[in-house]
Amino acid sequence: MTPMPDQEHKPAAPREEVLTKERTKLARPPMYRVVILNDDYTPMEFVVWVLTVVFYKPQAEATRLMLDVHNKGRGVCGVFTHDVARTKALAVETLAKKHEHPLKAVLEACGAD
Ligand code: TYC
Repeated sequence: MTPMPDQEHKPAAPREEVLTKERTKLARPPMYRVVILNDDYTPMEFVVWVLTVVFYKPQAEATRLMLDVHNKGRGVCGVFTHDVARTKALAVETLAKKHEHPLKAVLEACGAD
């Protein structure tokens, strides 16, 4: 019998390996404020109603926000992802148009003041 080559009796040299740590990074989506604007014609009760049905604000908070907008000119109804913010602003203006009020809602990117 042929003797085994000497090499084969030596312990195998450790293999080199590169271990890559995998990390899933989840970026936060860009967020948008829905801002309602004051005007001279939309009735206060209508604004309060819109804030309760579109933004699910409790009556007292909706009234406070409406008065703040009335006094300061604008107010933030909430902060949402782009799709949600756009849908809510559109809901505000669709309801306003349906009732023939000029109430406006605009989107404002968070982080860009
Ligand atoms: N200024 C309006 C009024 O006196 C009320 C109002 C409040 C209108 C807030 C719009 O976003 C608004 N009837």
